[in-house]
Amino acid sequence: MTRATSEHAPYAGADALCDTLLAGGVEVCFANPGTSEMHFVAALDRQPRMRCILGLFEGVVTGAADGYARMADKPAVTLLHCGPGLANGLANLHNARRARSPIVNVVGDHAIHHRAYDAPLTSDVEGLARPMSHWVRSTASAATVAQDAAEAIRTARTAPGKIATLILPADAAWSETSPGLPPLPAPPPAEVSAAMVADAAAAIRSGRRTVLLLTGRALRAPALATAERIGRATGVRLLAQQSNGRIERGAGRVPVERVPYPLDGAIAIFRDVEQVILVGAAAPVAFFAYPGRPSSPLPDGCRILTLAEPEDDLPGALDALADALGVGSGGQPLIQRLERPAMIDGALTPDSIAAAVGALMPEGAILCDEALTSGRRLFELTRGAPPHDVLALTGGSIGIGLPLATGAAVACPDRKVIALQADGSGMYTAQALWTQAREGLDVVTIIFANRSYAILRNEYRSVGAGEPGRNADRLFDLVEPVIDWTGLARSMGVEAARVEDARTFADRLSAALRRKGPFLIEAVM
Ligand SMILES: Cc1ncc(C[n+]2csc(CCOP(=O)(O)OP(=O)(O)O)c2C)c(N)n1
Repeated sequence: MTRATSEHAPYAGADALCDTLLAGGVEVCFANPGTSEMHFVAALDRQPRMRCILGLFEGVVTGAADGYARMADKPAVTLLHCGPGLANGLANLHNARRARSPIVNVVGDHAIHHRAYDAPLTSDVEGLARPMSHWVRSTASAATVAQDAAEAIRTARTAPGKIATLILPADAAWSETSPGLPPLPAPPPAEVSAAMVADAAAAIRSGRRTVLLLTGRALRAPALATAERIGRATGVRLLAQQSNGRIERGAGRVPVERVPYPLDGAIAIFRDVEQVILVGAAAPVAFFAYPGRPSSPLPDGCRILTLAEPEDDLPGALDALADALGVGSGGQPLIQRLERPAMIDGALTPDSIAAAVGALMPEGAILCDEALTSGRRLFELTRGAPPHDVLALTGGSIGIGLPLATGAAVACPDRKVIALQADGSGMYTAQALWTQAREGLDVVTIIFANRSYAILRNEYRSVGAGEPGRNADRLFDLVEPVIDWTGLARSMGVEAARVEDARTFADRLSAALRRKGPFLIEAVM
């Protein structure tokens, strides 16, 4: 592990960090650095193998690292500046944590001797990091950087994927040390116990109406194929958790429905269900509490069993369950046929947009879904499209869609990324468009410009707050002034078009999908 160019500078803690990251397979650095990180930047500069990508806000940096991890199945490193830089990135680390994405954060901090002076950027970095990280360590000196970095990478790579935050004091980065360590192997995902498999098998054999609730690696095509065999042989119903980091779906794959977001929809889907078997999933809950409504959508008395915890080998657990049930591989699998939706002409609506996406999206597309109220039928209208992945908003913290698409496009340069983006949420991290332009990323962004926080209007009523009046309206409307998304995109180097009817939208989408590079369509509804 030696750096690519030998400058006169001595080998420093920052070089050991960079080399340890590369040796651990971490090859992309999403960054927004400051003064305390300059020596790490210098080490990155000496290491051309590390791809450095600037995000113009830390929420872009962390959201992009999440998108990258979901598609690359390995961590990127983020570079963040002190406590405030990390704090700016926390919301999307929350989403990444819920997606169970592997990420290594490097947060620069003051040199250790400088902390006593309480300079303006001094803060409790560990305290800020802890709630959104599975592992936090402030490295003590240049001599400990490599070991700490190797542990951070191992943690991040531990199933199902974890957030590891390494705090790097400036003097640990700039002081001389010896070259980094070889990677520490991450433990394989745990095998589920024979008892858990036997319990699940017995529950299924009981003949009670059962749902197998899936997430994580259980939503990749091979595991879904196993789940389908179990379902077909036993009558168990397959469902995906409400929001999932990644689902492999489309023509030729096993179709799986998701638990709906609206509580009534979730209650309806579980009506009559007597038992739910969790495969890496959490027991279903209402997204929020509503006065007089239940917190769980499950019927009274519904039993919850766990076949596999999130850290377990989920495909292996499904294989073991299939074996325990004596489910063979014969018969005709229930596979999704290629079945594109018909286009819908006329006014531009969420459905006409989703139908056009389903009709036109290419094989291998990656859909990043932060469409919120405009995306309710998106899943249904893309079901029979060619094979693709869907990445969802996993932690309810809006502002991840554009960064997520950015990171996914870095991980998969040969695939088309389609960002389905509600306008209000898009404004949280619109700067991601600049990164897409600078890196030449192949992302088509569709802005659902309903010019409103539409979901909050519904929620206002659902929680029993009544009808919005003037002040509430002022908090839900995105008019006066209207946001000019095409101007915004162009100002950051992304070509864009505004459309107001379904046919023009389909034409624009089709053209955008045929070309390479970022393009934004502002769909005014
Ligand atoms: C970080 C964060 N801040 C605030 C919220 C509350 N919130 C939920 S949805 C929403 C507005 C969404 O509007 P938009 O993205 O335009 O989607 P629409 O409701 O119009 O479909 C807000 C502010 C949140 N979920 N996360």
